[in-house]
Amino acid sequence: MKTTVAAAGLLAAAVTVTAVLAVTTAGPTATAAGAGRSDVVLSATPTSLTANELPCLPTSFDVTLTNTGRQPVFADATLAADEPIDLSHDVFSTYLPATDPDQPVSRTVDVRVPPGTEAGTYDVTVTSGRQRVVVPVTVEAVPEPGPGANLAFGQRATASSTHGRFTACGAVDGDSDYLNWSTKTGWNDADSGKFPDWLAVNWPEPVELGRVETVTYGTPSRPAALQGIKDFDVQIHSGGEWLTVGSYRDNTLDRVVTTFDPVTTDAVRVLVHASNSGDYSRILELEAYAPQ
Ligand SMILES: [Ca+2]
Repeated sequence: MKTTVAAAGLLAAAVTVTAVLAVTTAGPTATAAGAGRSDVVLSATPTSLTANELPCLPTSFDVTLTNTGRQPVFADATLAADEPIDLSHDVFSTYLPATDPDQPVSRTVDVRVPPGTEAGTYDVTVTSGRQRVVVPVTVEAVPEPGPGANLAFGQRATASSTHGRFTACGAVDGDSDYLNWSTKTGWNDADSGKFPDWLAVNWPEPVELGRVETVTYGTPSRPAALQGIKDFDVQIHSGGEWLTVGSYRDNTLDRVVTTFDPVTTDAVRVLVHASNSGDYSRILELEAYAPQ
């Protein structure tokens, strides 16, 4: 899989170079006339990262290319990481207009830490022309959840479908604030008007649960009664089957608390049969807690 991604990256880089030759006589990092150095400035922010292997909490940084010259150019940044760190992008290619003031163009790159990665510092190296920026990534152990902690936080989340730039991981990012919905801190399914939909959280090792809290989307002006999930079941994975521990119909609450007898499980899911808006299933956060 990684080979395929790398090959695609190389292809993208090759295509960009071809485009550069067709559009302008400048190289992929244009040089000031006779100066022999690039007008394109490479930067990365933040300059260092800490990360852990929680699958739904990828750490990210921004790669920025800025054209400080007087001619528009295409430019590339290539990215590489020390094994086993995985990056969402191997290459960032962009058109850079010549503007005053300069107009930086950025790409967000996710840094993923595979399970079993030893604690330590791993370098991510970004190169553009002769410029090179190294972003050290310090990998830390996953913190032990404290008493009363939301055990779903950062764990693997999957869904029947996801709409646009929303992700299932947005529902386990620890943010249940409706004000942040537009920043994708929630799950919105992709099949308008089609049900059921589902959102699930999986743990690599079984956990003991006694409570699940489901936060659906609503605002003061358009509450959950208008755009939240309406009919749904909260289910626990048990003995190879989904055991329903809470069943709700005509829901109008934005936060639904489901308590049940303690159960050891490796997954929980919300199965949605209808939404109040009739189109999409929207969940801001799915939380799971140990028995009290
Ligand atoms: Ca969220």
